[in-house]
Amino acid sequence: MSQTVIEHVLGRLKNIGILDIFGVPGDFSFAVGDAVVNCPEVNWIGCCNELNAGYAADGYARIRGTGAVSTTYGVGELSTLGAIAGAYAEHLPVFHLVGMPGRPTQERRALVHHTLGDGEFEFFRKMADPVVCASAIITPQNAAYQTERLIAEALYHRRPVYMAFPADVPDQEVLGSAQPLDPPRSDRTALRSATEAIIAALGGADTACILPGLLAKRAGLHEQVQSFIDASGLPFATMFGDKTVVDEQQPAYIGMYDGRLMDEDVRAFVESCDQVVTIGTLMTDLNTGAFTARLDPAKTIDIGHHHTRVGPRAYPDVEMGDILTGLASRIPRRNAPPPVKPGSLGPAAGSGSDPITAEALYPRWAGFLRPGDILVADTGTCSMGLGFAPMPKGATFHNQTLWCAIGWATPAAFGAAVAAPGQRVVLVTGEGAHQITVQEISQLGRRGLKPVTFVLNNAGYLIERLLCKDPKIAYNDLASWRYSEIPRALGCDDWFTARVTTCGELDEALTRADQVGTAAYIEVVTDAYAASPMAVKLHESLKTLYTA
Ligand SMILES: Cc1ncc(C[n+]2csc(CCOP(=O)(O)OP(=O)(O)O)c2C)c(N)n1
Repeated sequence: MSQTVIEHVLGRLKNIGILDIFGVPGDFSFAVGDAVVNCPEVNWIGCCNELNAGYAADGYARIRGTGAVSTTYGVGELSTLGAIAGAYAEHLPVFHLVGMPGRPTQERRALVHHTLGDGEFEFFRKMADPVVCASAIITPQNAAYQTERLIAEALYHRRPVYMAFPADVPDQEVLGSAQPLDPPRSDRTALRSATEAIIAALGGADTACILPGLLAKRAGLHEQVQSFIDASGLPFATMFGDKTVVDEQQPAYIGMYDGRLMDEDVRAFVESCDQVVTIGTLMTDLNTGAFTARLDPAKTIDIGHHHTRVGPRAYPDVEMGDILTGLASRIPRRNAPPPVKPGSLGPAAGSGSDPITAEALYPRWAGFLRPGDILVADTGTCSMGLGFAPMPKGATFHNQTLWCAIGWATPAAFGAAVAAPGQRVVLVTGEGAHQITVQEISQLGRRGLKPVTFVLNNAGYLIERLLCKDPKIAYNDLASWRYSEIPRALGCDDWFTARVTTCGELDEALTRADQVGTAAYIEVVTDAYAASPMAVKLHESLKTLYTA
């Protein structure tokens, strides 16, 4: 036999950068799991549950560009579905490999476990279809072709795909062959016209700036964005979800743009520009300061993955990479000094036995970050605070800014740590978020990974307290856990752990975490209402947040 179906698929996934597959096994997916474990070049990374495995694949894809998760039929795949939907919203090409009952079983409409007992076998694929950009049930005959189609779709849309393997299929010989599909090409005429139009629009603008966006990073085009920034001499600002698409430590960076919510100097400059170039941005509620951003479409140049718009004029079939490269080589350079200096979180307040207020906490966290760190922050008040921390050179900020599922960050940090074993991962999570997916801490310990974890314990769902009618309402209270004892219970015996309630204790724990050489896990206890500034501003902006 030349190659089995699953060997072929794993070989192709490896070619596009997937060296680790997260998952939970099951009998219908044994053949997939066996092949992964036996493949010398691809690692099986077991997870505590399928939701976590999906989030881990998402975290991995944020670092390496693509990721994969393997689950069993029905019970397993449905647990992953929320994570796959998150990957769809957040533009991450995650391959979901599902082991399903074998074809003879399906033909007999047998009442096998993990089915609904109605002889139907395609319901779960149909459930997955709205949250993936392509799906297929693999057979020996279609395997080569479908694998190429799914890879091409996932990379074109930067979204997840679903591949189901009936249990009798993975070990059969792959029948036939298929060539990898060419990446999309620009229409030469449209590309030339769009480039000319942008150069003309910028040439006629006294003031202009760039908003580099997440979709550029997702397409692996951050270097091309940087070349355009360098060549143009234009300043750039960043929206919340786009943080660290390009490095913040450079003169062209002017700070965070979050509509009327946060930095008034940045807002005033960006909105006064004669032209604003957005490169793969999404105008979501949290990116636009609860829809308080005001960008005039007539003065906006919008460069998307596969199209460009210059004011009212659309240029379809223009690839983002092509137009950025063209602009970098032709755009006249401006030499104006940056109009605004990026803000900072200010000096850290408090010392000794002082309680840990927001003014004490966020500047200390910002000061803890090192060049090259991977910061994974969960939805909640913590990410809203850290989103405005200046990031050291090469450090990256990761958050689910659109999907906003609490619990994402803990397993996503695991995925990121597997993807980048040479970099320090800093996980920051609220305790409510952590309670959802806490088990994955054990997988970090199991693999000897050394993240620094901060659990913000503010006695409840603080961001919800700030957004709902009655902050004290019962549904925002949580069971109180002894967080700092969790690593030990989860087998992370050599981790440095601490529970800090004062500024002095926090300072000591930060120093230890930085120097200890093992993983660290620090529970930070604050008042129930110690909220980061953006969280407070959202509380004050309920009207625009919910009436867009
Ligand atoms: C999966 C999921 N369930 C519910 C929510 C609604 N939600 C948004 S933020 C939040 C509370 C977060 O609390 P915590 O993690 O403790 O952080 P805090 O805001 O208290 O700092 C909840 C329940 C959500 N976003 N995702």
